[in-house]
Amino acid sequence: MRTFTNVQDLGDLKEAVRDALEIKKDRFSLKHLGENKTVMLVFFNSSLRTRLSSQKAAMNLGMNTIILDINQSAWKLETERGVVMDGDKSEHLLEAIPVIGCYCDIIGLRSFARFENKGDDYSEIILNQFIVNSGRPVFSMESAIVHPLQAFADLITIEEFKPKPRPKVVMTWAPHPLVLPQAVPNSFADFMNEADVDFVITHPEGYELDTQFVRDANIEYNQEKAFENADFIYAKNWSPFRDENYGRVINIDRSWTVNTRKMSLTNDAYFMHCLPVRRNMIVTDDVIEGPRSIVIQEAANREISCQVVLKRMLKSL
Ligand code: AN0
Ligand code: CP
Repeated sequence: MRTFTNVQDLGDLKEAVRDALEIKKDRFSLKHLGENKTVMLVFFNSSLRTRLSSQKAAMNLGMNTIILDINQSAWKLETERGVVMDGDKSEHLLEAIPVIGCYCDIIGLRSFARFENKGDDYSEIILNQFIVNSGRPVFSMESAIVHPLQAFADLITIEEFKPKPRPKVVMTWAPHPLVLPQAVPNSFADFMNEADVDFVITHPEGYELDTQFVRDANIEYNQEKAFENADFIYAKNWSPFRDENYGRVINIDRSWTVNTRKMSLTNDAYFMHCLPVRRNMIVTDDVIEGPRSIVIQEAANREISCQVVLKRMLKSL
């Protein structure tokens, strides 16, 4: 595996989930595979789970890890080609990337949507520069429009908890005060469309996601109707994808917050969220603390999804 940005990169998805569940039974069985190999985790944005789980997955495989927090400890980077660099940026990404590649064997990259230019975000310019110029296998740790390690961990979690062979999975938009990327819902839709699930997306008008990810998923604008018979409720905020409102918050309607009454409409559904979550905006305290909340198990599976990816990348070196 040379890149990990979408569900197709995993090949046979059922096989990938089997691989993950095998690793989970004994995560140290390949502890020599990564000997003398280094993964560089490059962060342009904050992280708790991705940082820790990727490092742990690498340790399980016997790898070394270097973490680079670009904005805290490196030179300020210019990302635009052709710019006269007479401002506060000391180095260009086009030199920084191949230099980073010199010191490692695999690269993980976190680089959120910047909401300056939708075309730049949706062409993944930073991630693609790493893929093209680093000379190393590259995996997204949430880039501008995808977060595949999260979606893969979500699928593993659904496989572990599903009460029937083809569960109903509902991804619901929920309110948040800030402009958040579409990466998590995009990748979740990407994976659910390939999984054996009945997949429904519910959101207010104006929050339609990119059709390249939504594909043939069912869209239901009535949240309560969408919740009926659901086996999993996957909550997430995202900002509008549509051109006219790209990079803006247009709705913080708390009638979309997931609460106990809405959960009672479901088939005793499990509650999922990628975290970090804002309580009583996205979900009430009682739901996230309740017995059907599996947010911690979901976070734990981030170690496993990353280990599958690192294992496959190590084997391709
Ligand atoms: C980020 C997002 O919504 O993409 C990261 C989620 C994993 N969330 C926030 O910035 C709060
Ligand atoms: N879910 C997730 O990616 O969390 P972090 O942003 O803390 O890494």
